[in-house]
Amino acid sequence: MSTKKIVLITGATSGIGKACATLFAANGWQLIITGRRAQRLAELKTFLQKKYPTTCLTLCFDVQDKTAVQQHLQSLPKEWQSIDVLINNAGLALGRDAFDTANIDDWETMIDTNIKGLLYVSKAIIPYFIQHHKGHIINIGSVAGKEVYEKGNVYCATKHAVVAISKAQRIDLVQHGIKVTCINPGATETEFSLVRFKGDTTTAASIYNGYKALADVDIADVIYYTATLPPHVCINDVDITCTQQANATTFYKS
Ligand code: NDP
Ligand code: 8X3
Repeated sequence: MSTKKIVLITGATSGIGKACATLFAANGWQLIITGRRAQRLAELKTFLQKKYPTTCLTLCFDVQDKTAVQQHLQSLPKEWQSIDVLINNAGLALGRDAFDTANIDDWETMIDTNIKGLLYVSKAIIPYFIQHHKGHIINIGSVAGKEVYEKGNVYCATKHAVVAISKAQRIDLVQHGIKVTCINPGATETEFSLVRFKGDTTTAASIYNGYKALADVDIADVIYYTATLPPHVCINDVDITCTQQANATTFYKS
């Protein structure tokens, strides 16, 4: 299996991460898939290995937990260490509240997941990249990392941080031949809104009313494209919205 390419995808139990796992598996990549929901990881592994020419390693941990990240990723089995691509996808928004009324625990969870989790995972994987003289970090940012919208406060701040960290990684890691790409999707219909609105299915569904939002597979296609360019080509930053979304807040609804 060592001749096949290896991709590590955080947050592969749902949405964009799961769509990436499926697309990379369909193209014969070996997968390291992570998330907190063990059963979903196990089911995805079984499904993908049955359907596609792939082998999956599942790792169940919370990216907020620095020790767990280090324990799972710093001592990968030797045959899984030659990772080609890391997709830092695990992330979430919690709440859509004004700064004065927003919940501080929600803020901390977003900061701990979207910023600190991404940092912990990157720090654990970069030594493998340096050791093998190759590597590509693909960070999932957002339109919320390019603009700030009403009641987006800390979620927008975390995604601005992802954009900044991507630029910083590109500068500091260029000497090691490591590519860094930041992918910034607009509204994409996944479990994202269900999580943001804490299980309120009506409000979550209403976010996608009146326009054709992006699908998780649309983002996976772009990620796969950036991951399979020639070694000397690096796409640094990609903003992607559906055609009916012009920026973070402007939609043309039918
Ligand atoms: P989903 O809710 O469908 O998927 C989120 C994934 O992240 C799940 O697999 C979840 O796994 C994982 N995850 C969340 N928190 C943690 C954690 N603490 N530790 C480990 N894994 C975690 O949403 P999306 O697919 O839409 O989101 C993927 C990324 O895309 C996020 O970073 C999001 O901010 C970003 N994004 C989404 C947009 C959208 O409109 N959907 C637009 C722009 C960016 P589990 O629960 O099993 O741990
Ligand atoms: C997710 C898209 O518009 O909710 O990052 O910020 S949005």
